[in-house]
Amino acid sequence: MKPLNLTEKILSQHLVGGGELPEAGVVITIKIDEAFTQDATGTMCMLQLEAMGVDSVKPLSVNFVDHSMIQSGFRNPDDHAYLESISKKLGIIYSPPGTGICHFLNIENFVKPGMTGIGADSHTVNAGGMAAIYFGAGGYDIALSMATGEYALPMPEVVNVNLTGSLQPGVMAMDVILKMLSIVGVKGGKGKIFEYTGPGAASLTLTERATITNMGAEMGASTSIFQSDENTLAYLESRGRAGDYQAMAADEGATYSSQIDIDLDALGPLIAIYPSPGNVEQVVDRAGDKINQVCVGSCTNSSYENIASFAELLKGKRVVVDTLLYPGSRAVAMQLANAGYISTLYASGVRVMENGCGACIGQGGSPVSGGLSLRTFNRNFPKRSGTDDAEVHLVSPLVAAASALTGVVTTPTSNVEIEATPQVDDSASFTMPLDVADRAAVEVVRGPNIMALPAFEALPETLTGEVMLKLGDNISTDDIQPAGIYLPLRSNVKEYAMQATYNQIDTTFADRSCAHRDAGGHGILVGRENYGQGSSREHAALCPRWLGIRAVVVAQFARIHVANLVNFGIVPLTFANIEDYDKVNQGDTVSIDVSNLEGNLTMTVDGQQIELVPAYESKDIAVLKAGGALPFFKANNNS
Ligand code: MIC
Ligand code: SF4
Repeated sequence: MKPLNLTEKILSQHLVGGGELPEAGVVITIKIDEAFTQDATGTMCMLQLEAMGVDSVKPLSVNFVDHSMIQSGFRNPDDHAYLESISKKLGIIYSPPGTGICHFLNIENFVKPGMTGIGADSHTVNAGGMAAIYFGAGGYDIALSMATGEYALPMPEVVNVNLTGSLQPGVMAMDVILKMLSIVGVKGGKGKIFEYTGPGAASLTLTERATITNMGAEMGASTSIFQSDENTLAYLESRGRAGDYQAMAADEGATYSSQIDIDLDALGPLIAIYPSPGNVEQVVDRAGDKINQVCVGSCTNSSYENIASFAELLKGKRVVVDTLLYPGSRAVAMQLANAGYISTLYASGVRVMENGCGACIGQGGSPVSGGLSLRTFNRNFPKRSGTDDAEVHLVSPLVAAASALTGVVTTPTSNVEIEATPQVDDSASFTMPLDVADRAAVEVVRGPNIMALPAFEALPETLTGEVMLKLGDNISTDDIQPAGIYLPLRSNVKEYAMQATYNQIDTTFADRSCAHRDAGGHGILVGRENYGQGSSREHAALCPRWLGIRAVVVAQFARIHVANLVNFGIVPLTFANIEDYDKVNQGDTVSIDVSNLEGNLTMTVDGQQIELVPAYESKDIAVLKAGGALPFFKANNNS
């Protein structure tokens, strides 16, 4: 039998119908062992699950609350109460606010080597550090997986990343993934799974591996994975889960589509310069730049090791800039407390914040106007911090610590020795599913923030309307549908669309689009490369659809966003010739014949014909015709 790499092994063990894996690009359906959401994507996902008529989920399922944590007003608590009660009703584990960040909790408690999973958040790929294959997806896709226990995706290419050497003093796992971003770029990972092997990979701890797989999302990768070994076992033992260990590795002689080599001995501290995680430079080249703030945490860098290393550098000294710290989970916070680090942090002047996403998604912690914030997070897109003219650079926790002490970008040089990880028991944090017999009696709590899902009509034969916005490269979902202060509107599509959609780029967009929609027009968006990069938030498709957008025409899409567009009945198309981008302008009236979605399509602008290539799969055609995934599901499953 052909030797298999680890990705092929796990995928073929989960392939529905069995058999051999097809070549890259062909759609496969896999069995899903776990599906989860977080609060900012979870309410829509649960509303869709309810609309599907599902009364019990199939795979292990979890609803985590970690994003919308600021309870200033009824909206976020309403969302939490809805999620808690619907979890009880459908057999889903509920993780209340304060327990920690979904991805961190997932590796601490649920992921085992060899598992497959999907989550309604782009950093679900974090689980790859545990030798598991996990994908980020939009809320509808999670709902479908919870209902069926399956997920369909195009078979990715598997790229080998061979790590040699070991991390040198002052260098952390964050620098490895920043190095990858400097090689691959923010869209170079599309359609790929990065499988990390070699002695350098073996030298990393489990949470270091998770830092690397986590931020693979910023390369647009489908996911990333490490093999499991004694370091995986050591981590599971520290969580009282040794029984969940299974050795998982590639076969001897396994092959890959290509290989990237990184020598960890030669790696120095790196920094991703605002406004993209892909603008990577050496920290030494930025040393001395004045900073106004430091933030430590996020699902990328909030482990015990990360924060203990940060605290070790601070011991006996005071930070000189506003410094905020968000532990990844309650267990991490307890470990830090038991090892004495919480008091080190307080004594150094650090603001110890709640376990959760916090400043990473603009829930507090915004920097001063015109300021520069150094963050150990994974994204530094414009305005994501909540301060429009502030800049954010991304660094490791050691660079963050060295810089917090000086007030300027500083290269850490010394090695830090941290206290051994204390064992803690946080097992009472989750609300476990009720017995099946008790679920029917649960009353689902729907406060005034929980609005009904909008209904969408089927696709007409021709789309005729205006180009509502003409955009450039690398439009992120933070540009399309900002989070931050708007997170409390995640369960209210109309308000979220009217207040936030594209408001950072054009404050007239929502009103113009509504008027155009109400006059019977079909809104079209035009863009270039890597459209929809970043998060998995389906609101970046759902809200534009509510505003009457029916097609998006660009040079290239990011993976998760294109699936979300299809799920909400927006036709995703690419220019056959990118020079045609110059022939279309904002405000142009265009028409696209969508009567036949097989093969290329034609867009007519000003009497000129522009050829467009579908960015959807052939399996998506019926969904688009029905006006979206939910109308399609209902038409095909309701007897
Ligand atoms: C993010 O980091 O952008 C988020 C917030 O976690 C998103 C999900 C969301 O918008 O709810 C993600 O990464 O998918
Ligand atoms: Fe939360 Fe930030 Fe991670 Fe998104 S990237 S899940 S907002 S910590």
